[in-house]
Parts: sequence; structure tokens; C-alpha cells
Amino acid sequence: MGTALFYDEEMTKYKLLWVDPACKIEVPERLTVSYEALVKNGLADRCISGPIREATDADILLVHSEEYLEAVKKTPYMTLEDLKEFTLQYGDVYFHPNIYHCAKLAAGAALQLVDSVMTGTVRNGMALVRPPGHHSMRSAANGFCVFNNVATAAQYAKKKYSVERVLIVDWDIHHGQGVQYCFQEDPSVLYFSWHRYEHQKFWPNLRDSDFDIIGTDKGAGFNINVPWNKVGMNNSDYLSIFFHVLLPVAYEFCPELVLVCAGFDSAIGDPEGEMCATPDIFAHLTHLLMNLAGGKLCAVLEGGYNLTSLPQSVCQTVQTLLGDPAPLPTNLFGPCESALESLHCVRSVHRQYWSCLKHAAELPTSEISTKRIKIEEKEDEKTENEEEKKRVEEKVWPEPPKRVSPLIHTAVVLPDDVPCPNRCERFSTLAIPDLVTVNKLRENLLEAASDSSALSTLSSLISLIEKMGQNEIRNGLALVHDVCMVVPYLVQHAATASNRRVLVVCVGDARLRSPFKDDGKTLLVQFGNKELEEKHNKYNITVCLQKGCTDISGFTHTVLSLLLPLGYEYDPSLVLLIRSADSGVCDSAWQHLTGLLQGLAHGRTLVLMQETEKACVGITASSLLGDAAPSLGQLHAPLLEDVETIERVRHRLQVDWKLLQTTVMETGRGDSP
Ligand code: Q9C
Ligand code: ZN
Repeated sequence: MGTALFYDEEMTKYKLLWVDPACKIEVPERLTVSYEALVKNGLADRCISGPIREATDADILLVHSEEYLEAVKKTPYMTLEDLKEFTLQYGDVYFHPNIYHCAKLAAGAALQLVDSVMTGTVRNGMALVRPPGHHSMRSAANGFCVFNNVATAAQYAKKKYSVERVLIVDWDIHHGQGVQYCFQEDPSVLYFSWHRYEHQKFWPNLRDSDFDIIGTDKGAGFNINVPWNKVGMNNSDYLSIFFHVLLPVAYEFCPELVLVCAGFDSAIGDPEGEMCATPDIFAHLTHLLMNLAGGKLCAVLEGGYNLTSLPQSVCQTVQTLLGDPAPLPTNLFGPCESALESLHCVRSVHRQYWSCLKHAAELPTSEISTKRIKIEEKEDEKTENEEEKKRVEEKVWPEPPKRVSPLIHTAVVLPDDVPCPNRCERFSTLAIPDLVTVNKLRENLLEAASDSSALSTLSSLISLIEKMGQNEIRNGLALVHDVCMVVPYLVQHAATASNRRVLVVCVGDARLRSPFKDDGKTLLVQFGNKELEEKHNKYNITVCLQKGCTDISGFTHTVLSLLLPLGYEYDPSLVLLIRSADSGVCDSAWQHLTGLLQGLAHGRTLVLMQETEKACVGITASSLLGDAAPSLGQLHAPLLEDVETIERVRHRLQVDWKLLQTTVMETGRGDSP
């Protein structure tokens, strides 16, 4: 359905005209390098774009006061001295004769993006804008921001398209206090922000940015703040917050539109953020959000001041919106202690508002504090700051590898009487497997010996897996006569080839035959009902839900907070997704699972379905092709027994799988006060 890109060079035509150390990083080059990188990587050309419009007064008044708008309107006519003085009433921002024009274009671009997505002209998109928006408040410019682009876009979507629930994900490294203030009483807009905080020592130094500021009145629970109290947070820290806070809550909330305050000062090398997450992480953050709201995602640029990591991160985001396979996740060694402390605090204060967090550990009451005490201890570290800054700016990281889409997106291996779904390619191999393979197959397929097509199906699948490994085919789908028999063989075959790791996800009660060895070459995660035997060895995990996979809430929760962390930490080179007969999983949940898993293994997923599941071929193919999954609807509370099961499994496995951790204490590290 396409990806929009809204950009206008005009927005590079304002800059700081006097000396102000606080503002010198916000330069026009931020936009030019980002756009040039999109062009150079052939991404700009693949997007749908058009001329952008200015936001109207009426648009701006959705969020800002008339007095403020009128004041900003005068800035194009001010002298340099007037501009300087006007600027003084606000924090960390500057004005320029052309900034009002640019600010109207920035907000206008965000609104046009909403229009394009809401009318279905495109599926998703990005607005590449300056000035940024998320710090600006009803009557105040702040933090390089003049008008609040994303807050305006949210109000606009509510008003013009009667959108009832908007999710705003603010992954910029600063707290978008302007967005928070705009929606703190509004339960129709869920605002999530993570931000460098350092116990209030970091700009904008607001008590309002801490984890216990959760929204007021009807909006209680709809404001989620994740303060980072240390610098140097990395990919694991970011993903942990997604898996254990944002995604479960977002799925429960069920937005009709997702807006991203897409600031990239949260990436490595940024002089403001001083974090260590690499640009490829934005491919995954984007991917993980891309199936919410039926795929309606609008990313709007906010911060990002390192002119190397900014364009790389922008490209990762846009390329993911376009549907290219994500890079393998890197550097996932588990969250750090400080991140776990924040995670624990956030989950704990929100457990009363979100049923997916109900089971979260309660905050020890002695810990409920913003710990501003710690500020004092750090007072005299200030002198080291300049040194520190240099270290950050000199940080080096590898350029994200090129992401190439295989020529064939989705190949299918289907019986002749099942038609090939649209946009897929029927696949079969005529190559006769060598004698050794044939004999092995025969041995393994004694029961199906009478079925001559079983052998050819199997050799096709083996060949398909080979072609996926060689990047000729991205993913595949097959209907097989007996998944239980085929899978062990395929797994064995796939895992022995050149050190591969295979993630096997099994939905339904297929009793897979051994051998699944515990050698780390396979990770088996099986979803079943309570009759299956519970297993949780490091590489062989069974989750037995009360009603099998029929309960969408329990199933989704398991996928988000158990399967995804396991999958990301395992980092497979191939995903085998198996659907047995009578799995009970509903179409939409199945499609979300299929879509989400494609963030792994460069999108190399092979779906194997029991013959009887013929009716799902179409929807499965659609998900493999990258279509957005249909919304699951607002989720009810998962069954208590299921929540307990998931927690028990998570608890036992977190020693081996660090991305499953949600608190500091449980692991025995750092449980001292
Ligand atoms: N050391 C955005 O990222 N503080 N705004 C600068 C300089 C202001 C950031 C202090 C940072 C504003 C959109
Ligand atoms: Zn920022």
C-alpha cells in the first residue's frame, strides 16, 4: 500500500544567528544529511511524496493558544535584537525570521502524513521536519520546538477522522513534556516516552518526567514515562522496555493510529543522549509497531544531533516502513541494572491500569521515590563532563549492513489442487535429492512411505530453505500432510547446515518427534493447551495455556513478553513457524504472530501448516508478504491461570535468557539497596 515521505528543503532555511551553546547542535544539516542518505540508499525514490502544505491557524490552535500563535506570527518581522529577546522567555530554543514559516511546514507535513495514512493513500510514512515539536507547549516554545507537530497531528486525527484511540510512541531521548501536558487528562491518547533523566539531573529537569507521572483523572494510566537514570543504554535496554511495557500495553489499548515522535538522539554517538543503541535498533522498534492500528503508523522527526547516526537511523526506519527485511538484531546481552530498575518501577505503577501488567511485581514501598537524593552524590562529577562529551562524539560503530530484498518474496509449496495465493510464487524442485538424502528421508518417513508426494514435498522444502539461506527467496509457506513428521527432519537438516540456529515456533498441540537436542542449534517454543507437558529447558520450552491458543489475550501476551524476547536473544538464522491442526488460534492473532516473527532472521520464516489448515493459506501468505495484520480489538484481561503460567515460565527461564528479566531482584544481582 506504500510509504509516504514528506520533506521540503525549505525547512533547512533557518538557523541559529547568535552564540548559544545550548542550541548550537540544532543545525540545518540534520535534515539535509538525512534526506541525502534516503536518496543515496534508493529509499526516497521508493516512497510516495508530494508538495507539503503549511498548517493553518485552525490546525495550530488545536494545541496552542491564540496568544502564543499571534506572538510567533510576529517573529518574521523582528530584528535580530528583538528575536534574541523574544527567545529569552523560553527554554533552550531560538527564533529566526524564517522559523515561523518552517514551523508551519513541519506541522503541516505531520498533518498531511495523517491525511495520507487515514485516507488509505499509503499504509504508513515519515515526515522529515525541522523544527521538531514534542517540547513545545500550549503557550511556549521549548527545546528547539515551536509548534507541537505530533500533538497537533493527534488532535487533528481525532477531530477529522474520529479516531478514538491514538498511541504516541516517543523514542526521542528527551521527554516530550509538551505532548504529555497536552494529553495528560485524555484517555483517548496513550503517550509513551522514554528519556534520559538521571534522577532529574538531565534537561528539562522536570519532576513530571518520572515514572510515577501516569496521567490524571480519566487519563490515569494513559501516560507512560520510562526514565533512564544512566547514560549508555543499549539495544537490550530499549527492546526490554518494548517487550515488557510498551507492546503489551499498546496491544491492550488497541490504537487506531500510531504516531511516533521519531527522535534519533536516542542513538549511539548523539551528544545529547549519550546512549549506545545502534541505528539498526530503529528497524526493530519500527517493525514491532508496524502491525498495530492495521499498520497505520506515522513517524515524525524530532531530535537527533549526530550527523552520522541520525541519517543511518532515519534510513533504518524508512526502509522498515517500506517492508524490507530487518537486519539481524545486534548486541543483545540483556538489560543493565539501571534499566531493570526503571522497567520494574514503570510496570509497578501501571499494574493497576493495564491487565497485561497485573502480575507485575509490586514496587517495594521503600523504593517509591524519585530518588532525587542521588542527585547530591553526583554534583561534583560536573568537571568530567567535557571529557565525557568527547568520548561520546568519538564513539564508533559499524555502518548498518545493506538490507537487500530477495527477488522472490514469498514462495509456496502447496498441493496441486490448492491455488497459489496472489503475489506468491509456487515452488517445487525437480532436482532429485542425492541417494544419501533419499535414504534418510525414507528412514524418517516410514509412516508416509505410501505417500509418494511426501518425498517430493520434503525435497522441495529443503531446497526452499537453501534458497532462503542464499537470499533468493525471503520466506515461504507450505501445506504438509503431517507436520509432526516433517518438522524434525527439516530442523535437523536446517540446523546442521553451516552452524545455523533455527527457532521453531509451534502453535497447537502437535507432538513433535525428537530429536530436538539441547545443543543450541534449535530453540523450540511450543504453545499448547494444558494437556501438554510443561517443559522449560533452555532450548525446549512449552507454554500450556488454559484454553490453548483460543484466548487472544493470553496468546498475545505470551507472544509479546515471552516469545519475542526469547527469539530476539536467540537470534536465529531461520524461523520455522508451525501450525498444527485445530490450533485454535484465530486468524488475526496468527497474522500478528507471523508478522512479528519476521523481525528475526532477516525475515526468513518458513510456515508449515497441517493440510487441514488449507483455509488459512491466504491470510498467512498475506502476512508473509508484509501486509499489516488486522487489529485484534481491545484485549480483555488474560486468564489468571495463564498469566501465572507465563510468569512462572518467564521466571525460570530468565537465568538463561536475559531479555526475559523485568526486575533487578529476581536475578540475585544488585538486590542491595
Ligand atoms: N547541551 C529535541 O531533541 N538542551 N530537543 C540542550 C545542550 C535542549 C532537545 C542542552 C535539548 C532540546 C527535539
Ligand atoms: Zn530530543
